[in-house]
Amino acid sequence: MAKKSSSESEARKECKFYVNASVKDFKNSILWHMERSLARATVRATSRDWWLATAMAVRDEIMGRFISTMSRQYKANSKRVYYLSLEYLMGRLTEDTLTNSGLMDVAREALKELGLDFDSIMASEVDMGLGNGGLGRLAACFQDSLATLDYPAVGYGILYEFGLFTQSFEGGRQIESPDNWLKFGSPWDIVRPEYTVKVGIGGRVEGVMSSTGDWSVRWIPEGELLGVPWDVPVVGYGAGTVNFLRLWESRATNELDLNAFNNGGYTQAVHQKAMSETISKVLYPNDKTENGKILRLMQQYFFVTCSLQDIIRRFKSLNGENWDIFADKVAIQLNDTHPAIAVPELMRLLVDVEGLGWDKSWEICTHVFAYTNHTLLPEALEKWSVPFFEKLLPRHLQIIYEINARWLSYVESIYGRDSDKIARLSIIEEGAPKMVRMAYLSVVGSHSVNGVAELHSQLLKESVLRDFYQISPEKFNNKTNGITPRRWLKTANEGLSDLITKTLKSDSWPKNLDELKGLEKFAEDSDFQKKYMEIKRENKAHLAKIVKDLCGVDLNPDAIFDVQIKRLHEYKRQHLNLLYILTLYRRLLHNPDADISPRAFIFGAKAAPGYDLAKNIIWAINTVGNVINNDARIKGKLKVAFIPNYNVSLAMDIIPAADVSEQISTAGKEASGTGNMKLALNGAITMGTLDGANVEILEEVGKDNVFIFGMNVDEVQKLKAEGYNPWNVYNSNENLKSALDWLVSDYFMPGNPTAFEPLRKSVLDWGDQFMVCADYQSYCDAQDRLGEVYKDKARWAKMAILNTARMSKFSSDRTISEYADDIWNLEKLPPRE
Ligand code: C3B
Repeated sequence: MAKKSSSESEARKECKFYVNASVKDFKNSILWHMERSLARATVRATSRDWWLATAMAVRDEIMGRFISTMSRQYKANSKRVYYLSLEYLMGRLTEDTLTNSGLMDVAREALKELGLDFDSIMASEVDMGLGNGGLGRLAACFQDSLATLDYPAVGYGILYEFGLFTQSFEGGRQIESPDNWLKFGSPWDIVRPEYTVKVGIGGRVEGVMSSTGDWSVRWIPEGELLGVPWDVPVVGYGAGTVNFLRLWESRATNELDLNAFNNGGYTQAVHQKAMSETISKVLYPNDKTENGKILRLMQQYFFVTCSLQDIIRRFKSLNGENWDIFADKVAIQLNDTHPAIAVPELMRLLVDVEGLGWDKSWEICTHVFAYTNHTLLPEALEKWSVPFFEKLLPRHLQIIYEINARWLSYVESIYGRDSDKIARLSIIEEGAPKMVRMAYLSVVGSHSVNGVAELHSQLLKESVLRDFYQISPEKFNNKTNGITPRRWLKTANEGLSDLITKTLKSDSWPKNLDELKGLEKFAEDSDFQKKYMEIKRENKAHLAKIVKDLCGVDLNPDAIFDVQIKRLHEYKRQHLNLLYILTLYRRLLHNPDADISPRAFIFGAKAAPGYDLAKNIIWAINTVGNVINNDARIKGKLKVAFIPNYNVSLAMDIIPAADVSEQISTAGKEASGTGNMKLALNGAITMGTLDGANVEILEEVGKDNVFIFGMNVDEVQKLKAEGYNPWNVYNSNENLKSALDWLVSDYFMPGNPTAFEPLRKSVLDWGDQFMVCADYQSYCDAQDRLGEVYKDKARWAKMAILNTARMSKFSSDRTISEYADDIWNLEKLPPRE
């Protein structure tokens, strides 16, 4: 597969800083590491050993760039953006680093000369799965773009010992097991003990009088733990800039252990240590709801204070106490409300520790912070109980009350004593117990509030943050999400990447995705269509092998590969997809010779362990799939495969092989979606509602190149207001009725017909909150139309090519440039030529 493109020299020109290494040197470096770092004889080496040795050889090549980037940024004393995120869904790092450093071909060749298969060696790397879904993967794409565009940036987060759980199926039901990804260490983490910071927890607040007679406040924490930073290099495309993620690990302080030990409390000392180290132990596995867990609030505070202390340390080492320029040197992006505690924490650090006045500190905060909202779902709007705060962070609670008092007096200065308004805008929600509204805290403490797609940003202003928008409209803006074309096209889809490079006679498109527009003129060129579709077919055959391996299901590469990959959630409506599958199956049973395009429905989705209905949907899809896959009567025209343990690496195999991209959420519920962008870029046609970024995908590709169905946001709202009753749809739609009834019959689950009652109830008895019934017919019609269009090979190829050609807007480079210009006011700092 080590194909050298004809435009190699142009590529080298574009990426002036590509790492240069010969195959021979690289091979020697791998062998050197095998012996000296791993103490392994090559004859005994496992795939994992070869991967490790290769990763170490790449690491050697980029370390110089890492150091020079840091010293360049330090010398320039440039402004930096600090991205605070509780999640980073990085996936495997080695392959991507090879792509970005320009060493991919060299590494392939070197491993080939060693008699090894590159792909299976790379597959030994365990995914770095420190995130749940879209939000965490976005953070990872952003790091890639920040480095690629030479922006000074650090991504702060937590080094979870256990990432997102591993999923398997037993009898079609989801089973979770721990993801012990760090069990054998990682060649990509570099520990920095010299930057360890202390973190207080609990305790009380005391007033103290200074020598000049002024009163000030001091937090006397009850316990203390340590945050130890681990840096993960982030290599930009072309390797001119190597930024890093700084992930904090929690450790017990020695002092704490010793005291308890000396007092005879050995087990208590060990217990304390275990408690302290629990904080960074595990990623919470819900993608939208984690309210109410005290450990989660501790995680949030832990990584926020570590990061802010680190930022202040760095600022002071360059600028001393010149706080006037703090906001000229520091921009902090809050990735959702998870790091919202940063607002009171920075106030505490500035007021209590650095001794600045309140007003000055507040001015700094509101110039430094910016907040991104990622969802309108009410259950995702974080609230923490006041008693929690009192126990864990008493000083922060005081500060939040002070922020709120000042904020509400400002509100009063605008609206007078409008108690309704004040209650609605208060950071503290009245009730038993009182709650701190973290989204409101984020809005009040930030100078920018953005949503992640046009529609979402608009709805934010009209619904959950309406009152805030009315007071400060200038804060609100949109930054439509994006994805990195390096990982999601160049690395994931080598075949298509090579074709693009050859066709455009340029290798700079991964950095200038607008170049893809140049493919439009080939959309109807039969020779190009043939090549494009041949690559798609190869990718499908490759995926079919994986599916056979993981699911035991045979997929025909000539069938339509219809893909829905994302977290399992009612609003994403995997069960709507299932209802169409049932409808199609029923149709085929009535007429096995029906002239339909064969379809393979492919799913990948994890359900939060406590989300019963989501798990019921997984079970239902697996169960129905199992019956369909083994029904000889339908002659293999229909297949269903639910790929277990969907993660970033599997996404890189699935996406290049997809013909259809299912983006079928209830309008108004999916903030943006980013899988939709990855799939369309790789030539899958979107089957979607007018939700999230689908709206913008439609704008870009044109209505002939996407299938849109279902109600739009206005229609959803109208129907809700009128009083939606799913039973009416059920009773008047024969197909829907049959599908739903069939699901709870003996047919799929002999002896246990009520197995899928919860699913059926959710769309009938419980009111069908996500309007599955309402959109059912429109969805089936659109799916049937798609099946017809697929029969016209030339038309389909044209649509697929135009999707690839018109996706450039969704490069995360565009997104990051907009953040840098509009929010962070950040300059690039490229290496000198
Ligand atoms: C997700 C949203 O659900 C997606 O629509 C969006 O594309 C991504 O964020 C990125 O912006 N999201 C998530 O994964 N986890 C949350 N807690 C909230 C939103």
